[in-house]
Amino acid sequence: MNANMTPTFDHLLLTQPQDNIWLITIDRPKALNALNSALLMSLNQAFQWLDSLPSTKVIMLTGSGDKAFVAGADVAAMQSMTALEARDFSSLGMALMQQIESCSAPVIALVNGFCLGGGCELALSCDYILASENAVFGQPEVSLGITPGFGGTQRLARSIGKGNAMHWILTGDRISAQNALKLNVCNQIFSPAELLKGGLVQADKIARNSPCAVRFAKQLIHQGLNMSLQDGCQLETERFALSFTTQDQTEGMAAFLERRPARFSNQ
Ligand code: CO8
Repeated sequence: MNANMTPTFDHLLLTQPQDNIWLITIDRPKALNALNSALLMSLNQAFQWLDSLPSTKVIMLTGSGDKAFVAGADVAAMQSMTALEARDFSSLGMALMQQIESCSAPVIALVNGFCLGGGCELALSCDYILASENAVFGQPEVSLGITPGFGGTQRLARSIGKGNAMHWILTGDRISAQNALKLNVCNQIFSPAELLKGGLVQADKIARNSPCAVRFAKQLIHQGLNMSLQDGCQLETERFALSFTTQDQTEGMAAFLERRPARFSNQ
């Protein structure tokens, strides 16, 4: 396919607010962007496609409308699922979360409103989260008679610790953007009107750095979280050494010493 042609994906809008920076907008506003199987598959395909473009440096993910990022997995679709169908649905979501984590390009979630259940799990699988003042986080699954199923019990506990994850998941409480910020679930809060602009400023900073080094650093953080400190540090030593085989290292250090901006080639 011609790389200049953006394919279409059901319930998603793909736009390029700036060269090398993509915005995926989940566009199912009538259901507050709730995740059904079709949407999970579309997201998976969209992330795969964007990551296959060498020019992609940062991907941002948000929800359409001003009310919700994603209000959860689609309860209407789940209501009549058998256990086997629920297992397939969970596996589909899990595969998407892993796809996002293993994307070479960093992925920033721009959380603009309700970010509940599967939506919160989706945001947690992004590399980090920026939130609007009206963002509401939460894992209300236990109020529906189910557990989280897209990795919430695992990623939330790793992100905010056992006690806080227990509180979120066992009470199903709604958590404000301010409280999410205190727990480092989101890194920064913007007014709803400024969220995209705030995301773009950060995406632009990332995009100016060496794509090779950014990719290695993202991988190291994700892989290291599943390793002992010693193994993670050993992996960092290997990847650090590998970065000295790249043109980006040659260019980055030359540019610093020559007091000029670096022109990275992603090689
Ligand atoms: N699924 C399906 N439809 C939804 C969802 C959802 N999660 N959330 C909202 N909608 C729909 C509503 O049904 C409504 O549709 P309609 O207009 O046709 O009646 C429309 O969106 C607007 O919603 P509301 O009228 O309810 O809007 P309010 O502003 O009154 O309330 C809330 C907004 C608080 C977000 C409310 O909609 C709500 O509580 N939604 C459900 C939140 C929730 O429980 N999310 C967790 C779902 S479970 C989950 O995510 C599990 C993930 C793991 C799955 C594992 C698979 C096995």
